[in-house]
Amino acid sequence: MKIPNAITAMLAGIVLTLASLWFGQNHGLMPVAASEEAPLVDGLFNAMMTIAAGLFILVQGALVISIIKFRKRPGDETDAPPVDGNLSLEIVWTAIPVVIVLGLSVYSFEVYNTMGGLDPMASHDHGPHQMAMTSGSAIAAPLPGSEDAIPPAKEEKIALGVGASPENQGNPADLEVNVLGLQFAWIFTYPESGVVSGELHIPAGKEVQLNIAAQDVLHAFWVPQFRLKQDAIPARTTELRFKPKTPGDYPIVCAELCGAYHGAMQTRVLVETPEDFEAWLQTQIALQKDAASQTVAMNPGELSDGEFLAPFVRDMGINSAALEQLHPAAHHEHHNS
Ligand SMILES: [Cu+2]
Repeated sequence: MKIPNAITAMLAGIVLTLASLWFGQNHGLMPVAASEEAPLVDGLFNAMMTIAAGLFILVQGALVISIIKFRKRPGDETDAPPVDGNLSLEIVWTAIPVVIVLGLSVYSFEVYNTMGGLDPMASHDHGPHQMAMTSGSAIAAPLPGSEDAIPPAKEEKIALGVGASPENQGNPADLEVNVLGLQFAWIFTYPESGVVSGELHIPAGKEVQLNIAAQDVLHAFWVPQFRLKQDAIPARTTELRFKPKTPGDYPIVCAELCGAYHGAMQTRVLVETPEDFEAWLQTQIALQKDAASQTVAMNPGELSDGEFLAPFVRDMGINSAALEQLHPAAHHEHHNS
C-alpha cells in the first residue's frame, strides 16, 4: 500500500512541531530563574528556541532526505532536469521569516514593556552626584578634583535602564541600593542606613531599585539568574528595578569589557528572606558604628600616614610606630577619637 504524499507531509509536520515545542521547553540552557522578571525573558527565549529548532529540523531534514532520495543511481549518466526557480516557493520562504521576525519583535517589545523598560521615570538623567557618597564611605567617595571633571547633570529624555512595571509606575520601590562600578569592583551603598558593602544583599519578594553609576569607564551589571543586565555609565545614573524571587547566592558579573582585570570583576548577590535581610542590615549598621567610633579605616584624609599604611604593612613586620617616624609632622595631627 502506498501512503499518499499529503499524509506523509502532514505527519512529518506534526512530528516536527511536537519536537520543536518539546525542545523549546527542555533545552536546559538557562540557569535558575531567580527574579519575577526572569520567566518573561525565558518565555521569549523559549519561543525563539522553538522556532529555531523547527527551522533547523526542517532545513537539515530536507537536506538529508535529498541526499538519500536524489543521489545518483549506479549506471545513471543522464543530467539532472534544468530548474529555473519557483516563484510561489520563493514567496513562501520570504513570507515565513517576515512573519517570524515581526512576531518576535512585537513579543519582545511586550516583554520589555512589562518589565518596566518604558517607565518614563527611568528615562530621567538623575545626575552623577547622588551616587554612593554617604559620609564615612571613603572608598566610594569621588577622587579629589574629580568633581570638576564631571559635566553638570542635564535632564535628558533617554531611556536609561529598566524602571517600574506599568502597574507599579509612580510608586517608589521597597528598597533602593546605589551601585558603583569601578575598575575592578562593585560597591553597594544602602542610602537609608548608610551601609556600604562589597556584596549585594536584597530581600526576596520586595521591589528593589538599583541606581547604577560608574566611577571610571563603562561597566555592566549582570546577574544571569535574574535575566537582567544594565550598563553602568560614567557621569550618569542608570536604573534597574526588579523583584528578586528565589532566595540564593548568585554571581554578579561585569558584562562590559572594562580593562585588564575585567574578567575578575565579580561579586555576588544574596537574595534572602526579608527577616534574614533585616538581620544582615542591622549587623552591618552595628559593625559600621563600631568602626566609626574607632576611627579605623574611615576617611584616609583624617588618618596620619602611619595609621593609614599600618594595615598594609603589618604582614611585612613593620609596625605603625616605625612608619610614624618617616613623617613625624603628621603624627596624630587629625586624630579625633
Ligand atoms: Cu567592569
